[in-house]
Amino acid sequence: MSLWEKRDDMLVHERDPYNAEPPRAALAGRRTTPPDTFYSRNHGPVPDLDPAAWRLTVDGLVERPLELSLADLRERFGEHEVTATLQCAGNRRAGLAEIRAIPGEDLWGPGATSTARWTGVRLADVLAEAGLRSGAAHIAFTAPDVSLLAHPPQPFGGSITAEKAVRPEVLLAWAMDGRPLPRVHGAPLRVVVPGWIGARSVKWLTRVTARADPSDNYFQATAYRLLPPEADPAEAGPGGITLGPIVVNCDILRPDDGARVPSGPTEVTGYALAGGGRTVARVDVSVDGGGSWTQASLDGGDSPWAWRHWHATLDLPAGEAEITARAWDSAGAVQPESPAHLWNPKGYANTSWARIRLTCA
Ligand SMILES: Nc1nc2c(c(=O)[nH]1)N[C@H]1C(S)=C(S)[C@@H](COP(=O)(O)O)O[C@H]1N2
Ligand SMILES: [Mo]
Repeated sequence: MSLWEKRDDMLVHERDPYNAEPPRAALAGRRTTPPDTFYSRNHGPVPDLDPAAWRLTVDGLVERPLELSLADLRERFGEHEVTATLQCAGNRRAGLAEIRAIPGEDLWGPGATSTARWTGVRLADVLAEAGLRSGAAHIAFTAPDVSLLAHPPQPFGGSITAEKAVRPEVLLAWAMDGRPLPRVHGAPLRVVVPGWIGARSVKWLTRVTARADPSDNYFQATAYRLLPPEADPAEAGPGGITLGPIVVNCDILRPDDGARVPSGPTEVTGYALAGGGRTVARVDVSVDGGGSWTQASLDGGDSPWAWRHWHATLDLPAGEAEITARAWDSAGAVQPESPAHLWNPKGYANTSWARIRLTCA
């Protein structure tokens, strides 16, 4: 039996806690990622919550603290849908680990990125009912899954700015692709924070707290920070940058890395994701290590919060080939060439050029 109703060919980094990504080809060409293919990232045991007994507490710097059942959420707030890509900050960590080892972290490929149509209520509407008090600058999320990876062990949590929290794309979601959230993806309710690192889309949500400061949860205050190369990853030392909005990134999905393909015209496809509130402006593909570039065609674009698939036809000579790709966003930012300049002790945010190696016969 496959774990957590996932397809059999998932690349399982860890069984417990369950951490797995789909193979590249399974993401290719699909606007949304079926739930059995969607990557899953967990820091502790997957909770089994009784939806009837479950309640969401809204507290902290609010005028009216709330305690809401699922029925309350459905009845008292309007239902909304957003097609959004989630991407783990550890996506493509394997490329950073080639530069220098990253002990204790899973070596994710490009598959810690998946897209779904999420249904739920706007966090903004729930916060409006509670009434944010002045000074409420951050909205913190807490879940019941206790992670032994945290020091000290504690439930998973994190926060986003109040400015982001009241934007219409941020949902408290109970459904994924029109079906109730699978347990491993956060049933009965999760936050979906489009454009921000996956860690802020807290699953099995039980508490929303308005605060003056960011969450002091381990996964906000210590982990998920871009540390200086020489820093100790166990410490929230100086110079660490808290990760929030995603930075423009892309990868190649087809052909697979290491594949043997016929020489001649070859279709190359992949995804690109802009993050923040930005959009993907262009994707370039090269067969000569960036000496010259071919512009890829972008597909989709109907949801500003979803990835763009792209494709280009390249003429591959016989022999070994390396294909690289880079995306530009609407702010003019482009992916850097080398992971060497991006290396950080926790291995986050590898946005360097995508690269695959092929043998062309
Ligand atoms: N409660 C809880 N929420 C969580 C996590 C977790 O371990 N516990 N992992 C986070 C991380 S790091 C990511 S990338 C996304 C992954 O969501 P998924 O498993 O639905 O793909 O969930 C986030 N929400
Ligand atoms: Mo993540």
